[in-house]
Formats: sequence, C-alpha cells, structure tokens
Amino acid sequence: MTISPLQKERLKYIPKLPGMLRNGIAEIGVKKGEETCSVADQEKIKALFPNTYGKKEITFEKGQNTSPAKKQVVGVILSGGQAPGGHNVVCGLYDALKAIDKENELYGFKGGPSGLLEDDYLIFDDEYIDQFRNTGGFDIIGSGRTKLETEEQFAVAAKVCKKHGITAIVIIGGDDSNTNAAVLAEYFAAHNTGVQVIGCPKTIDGDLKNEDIECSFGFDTATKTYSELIGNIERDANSAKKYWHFIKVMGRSASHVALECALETQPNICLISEEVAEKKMSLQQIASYIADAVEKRAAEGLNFGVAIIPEGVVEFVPEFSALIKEINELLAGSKADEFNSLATWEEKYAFIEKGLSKEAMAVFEVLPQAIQQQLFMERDPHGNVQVSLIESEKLFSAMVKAELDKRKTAGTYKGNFSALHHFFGYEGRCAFPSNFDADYCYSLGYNAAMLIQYGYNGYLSKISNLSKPAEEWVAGGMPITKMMNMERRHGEDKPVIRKALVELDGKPFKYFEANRDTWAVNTCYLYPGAIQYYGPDEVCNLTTRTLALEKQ
Ligand code: FBP
Repeated sequence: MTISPLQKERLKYIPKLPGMLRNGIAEIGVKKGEETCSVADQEKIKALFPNTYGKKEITFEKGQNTSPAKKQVVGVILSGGQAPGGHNVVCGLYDALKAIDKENELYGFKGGPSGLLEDDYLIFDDEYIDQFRNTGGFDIIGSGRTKLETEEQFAVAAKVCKKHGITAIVIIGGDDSNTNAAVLAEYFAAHNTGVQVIGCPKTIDGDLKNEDIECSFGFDTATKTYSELIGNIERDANSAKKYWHFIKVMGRSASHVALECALETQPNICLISEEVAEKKMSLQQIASYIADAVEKRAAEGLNFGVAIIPEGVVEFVPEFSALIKEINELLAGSKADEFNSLATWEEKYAFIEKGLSKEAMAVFEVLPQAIQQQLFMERDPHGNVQVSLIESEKLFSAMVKAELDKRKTAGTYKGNFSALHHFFGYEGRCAFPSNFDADYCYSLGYNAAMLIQYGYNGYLSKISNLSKPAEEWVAGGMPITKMMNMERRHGEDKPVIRKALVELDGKPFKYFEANRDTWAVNTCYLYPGAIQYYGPDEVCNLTTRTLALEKQ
C-alpha cells in the first residue's frame, strides 16, 4: 500500500506518556483519593448506580505495581463522530496490554457500539495496529452512533463478552457514550459478569469537560485545522478586500470550537451561542449586530471581513426554537402527508401561515425563502426539523444583507457587501493528530489498560495537568458517576454526564469579550498556519488557547 510521506514519518513518532507511566509496568502504583459523589442529584444517582457510585478517584504514581496478575481480553469501541487521535487511544491501550502480558488480547468491535451487539470484531496484532499509529480517522475499526442503553442490549453485550472471555470493554466516546458506559458498567456489576467498563473522553466539540476532564481529545487538532483555514481566508479577504466570509464551524451544541477558532484567528465577528441564549437575542438582533460591524468597516473603506458562526447557534435563539417547536407540531402525524401533497410553494406557504401562531409566523416571514423551505424539507425519521442541517451561515448573511439594504435606503450605509459561505466540520475531524492529541490519546489508552489491570469499573480514563509538558501530566481515573446529574431527556428524567457549554464568566470568553470590539472594526487577523508536527516546541507542542487561558 502506498502512503504519503507525512504518514510514513508519523508512523515512527513515539507518543509521550505522563512521567508516572514511563517507568515500566512493574513500577506503576496506585494512590487512592477521596470517595466521590455526583455533581448534583446525589441521592437519585446513588440509587440508580448502587454498585458503581461513590467510588474513589485514583492517581497512578511511581511505586510498586500491586495489581493481581490476570489475563486480560479487552474489547474496544469507537463511538460517535470522528475525532483526531482515536487511533492512538487504541494503540496506547494495545501497547500497555501487551507490556503487561504478551498473552493479553485486544478485540476491536467494528462500526461503533453495534459491533459489540452484532459480535462483529477483529483481533489486533502488531502488523495491523502499526499501520495506524499517529494517524487521523477512526477507520482502524470504524465508528457508529448506535446507543448502548437498553437492558436487552446490555444482556446481548454480556453474552458476547462471555463468549470471548472478555474481561473489560473500553468505550471511546462523548458525553452520551460515556453516560451509557456508566450504565453498562453498573449492569455488568449488578449481574456479576466480571466485565469492567472504562470510558475515554472524545469529541471535537470540546463539551465533555469538567473539573476532572480538562479537555476531550480531538478538540486540539480539529480547532487548529479550522483555524488554519480561517486564517488563510482572512489573508485572502485582506488581500482581495471585496468579500465578507461567513464561516460556520462544527460543534453540535456548545460553541467551544467557534470560540477557540476566534481566539486563534481574531476574526471581525464570532457568535457564541451561549451568549445569544443568555441575552435572549432574536435573529434580527444578531443580524443587526453583524451589520453594525460591516457598516463601521465600510466607513473606513474596508468592505470585507470574516464572521464565524457556531453550528448550533439557531437552537439558542429563543424565538427560533419556539418556531421549530410549532413546525414540528404543525406537521405531526398525518398532517405531514397533507402538507407534502400540496403542489406549489405558494399553497404550502398558505398552509404554514394558517397553522403557525402570529409570533412564530413573524419569525418565519423574515427568513430567506431557501431557509423557509429547508425547515419543511429536512426532517428526521420522527418528522422533526433537523436544525443541524440549517445553513445558518447563509441565513445570517442574507439577513445582514437585508438589513444593510435598509440602511442604504436610509443613507447610513454606503458600502458594498458581497458574501461568501463556508462550512468547516468534516475537514478537521480526521486530520493527523497534533503532537498534543497524539500524546494525549496514547496516554488515555495506555492509562485505560492500567485502570483495567487494577480492576476498576465505571471509570473514565483521566489525564490532567495538560497545559504543562507531557512529563508533568497526571494519570488516573475518575468514577463516571461523579460527572452525572439528572436531566430531562425525551420526556423522562435520566442520569447523564453534564454537557459543558461555554462559560460566559470563564477566562476564554472573557478574553474574547474584552477584545472583540477592536477585532470587529479593525483588521487584527492572526494567521496560525498549518499544524506543525516537527520543529521547535513553540510551534509544534502548543495547546489550545482555551486550555492555556483556563489554566492561567
Ligand atoms: P460527537 O459528539 O459524537 O463527537 O460528534 C460531534 C460532531 O462532529 C458535531 O460537531 C457534529 O454536529 C456532528 O458530530 C456531526 O455528526 P455526523 O458525523 O453524524 O454527521
């Protein structure tokens, strides 16, 4: 097989482990910390997790390895969206298992959690795994979004584990997948299966973080990749001086990705969904806010700019969420067929006008027609509007244009506004992991093997002190139940890991807030360039600005 020169070099890269895991397996001891309790709803979570709740947090340290000798047969699953570094989690896990005992085995369940249920797997060996070291993607075994959440699924999983003599399952996933890992761990413990479950924090969205987990893996590489592209666009904008670029960046719900890209590139505008919700901003208010910057720059002869739009922003606009709710009701059940049987958009529009409340219609009316039609076309299998597919970068640029047209008529705006649109998401999810993600992920996997060896169940592999060089990183484990609270999901109260949204009183947002007015009007672009894998520390071992600011 032909591989690129970079891939060839990256296969040789030796990921850095935390100092405490570098001493050889025989010298890794455990330091037990305090007993834990969940972040909220302690009594309810305790009742739901009687076997796995309240366990102690642990840290590994240089010392005597006291784990009992036991052959391990481990199964690993990649769950959800791709994130750079996933392959290294598997490599770290494999290397540690083999270092503990050459007879240990690692099964990879294919295509996500469904691989476990369907007993679809491969068994890793050196030759296979060596092709994937330090590479992006999840193609080593594939990923999927099947949720492991029902008793029936758990029973099937237990049966598959028994068949292969599996002693532990490692689930590499986001907040939902790790919530399910905790429920599976509880099931396995309650049914005395002897199978442990360990989670690893993955997602480019960066929303699986808390006082224990400093960041999820993949966020570093994905945001560096988007920032490179945004910086290149900024330089193009500043060269041609004729376009406003509206750039949507991934992040299903939280705006961590948008905020990090803004900190790295200093664009003219970056919306933060959490702030939009806090201030209860309407679509028109957002459009006016952007139009103000366009107008001010035009007054200086700067008819160009860059605006970053977080993928999930429209769901945070209260009036828009209310509109979506009404549309979902309007088309519930057989009413969808009635709507679909209407031949023309005019007839459909009349149907919508009749069905929506006055308030919802007022929001609907101001949307560009393409977006109006999208709201009625892109439905999920339950018939609901798929908000994530809405082209919000186009929505806002069209609304800004309409606002500027009004200002032109009023004589306050005299510039030219020409918009281009981009969506950066899939471009960054499978990039070669940065050195940070390569090291972090390898460490998470290696550490997961140590947690298994020491018999822990329902723990998240935890590597902290990440803003420091890898030598000073701290390896250990945290009971997943510690991160849980009760939330309303699909009409039911469920125990879940709390999703971390952007904190408006946190240092990264505060830094952005203090600078954004200057960035809006002046041209302060930063050009981060491509991820560097080789060279001086200052360019190839940088963490994210978010992490650096949080740890200041
Ligand atoms: P995870 O939460 O599973 O890591 O996925 C995050 C994400 O990349 C979001 O940023 C994006 O909205 C979504 O996945 C896209 O999902 P899909 O890959 O199914 O198109």
